[in-house]
Amino acid sequence: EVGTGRVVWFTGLSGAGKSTLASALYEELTARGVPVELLDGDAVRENLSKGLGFSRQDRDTNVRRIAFVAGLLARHGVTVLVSAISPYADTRREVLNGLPNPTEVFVDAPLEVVTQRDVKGLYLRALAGEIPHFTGVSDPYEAPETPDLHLRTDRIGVEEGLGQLLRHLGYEA
Ligand code: GGZ
Repeated sequence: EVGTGRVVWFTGLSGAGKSTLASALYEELTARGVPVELLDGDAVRENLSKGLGFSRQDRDTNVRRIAFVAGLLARHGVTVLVSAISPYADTRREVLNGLPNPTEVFVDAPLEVVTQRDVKGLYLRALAGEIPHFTGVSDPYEAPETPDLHLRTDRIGVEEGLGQLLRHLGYEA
């Protein structure tokens, strides 16, 4: 009998470092023999959520689909890492409450910082008005008030973030 897994949910702005941290944690847990799966907003939107846009309704649908799959996996002993902006606090709370052993990780960098990083050039386009409903620019991001873990990625690097994640989840960093 396999025990119940857990869900580690990374929320934050585009470019804050959710996927980077989730991937680093994925690699580390895999190396330790932990059964782990990664549900990344980007990949999910190309498959499970193909065709969905960025209205509140579509984002909520996306988040609920991710949570549904995460729950299925976690109930079979998998540690599921979710990386999605998931901007609406109510929806996040609702889906996290329905998941086994949830951990909410707020991947936090100020808008000025992610705008300056602008890895994919999306903020430049959003600020120019070319991407409507862009989170943090022309669409809301409701930060978690009491996340289980709050990582300021403008102040700490990936290694430090990974260390904090491992310790918080009860692993030796
Ligand atoms: C926010 C957008 C948008 C808009 C495209 N707003 O950094 P990325 O590029 O690779 O990740 C972002 C991704 C957001 O998808 P999520 O599934 O995480 O969002 S949500 O949880 O709100 O459903 C970004 C890109 O898609 N992208 N348009 N308008 N991000």
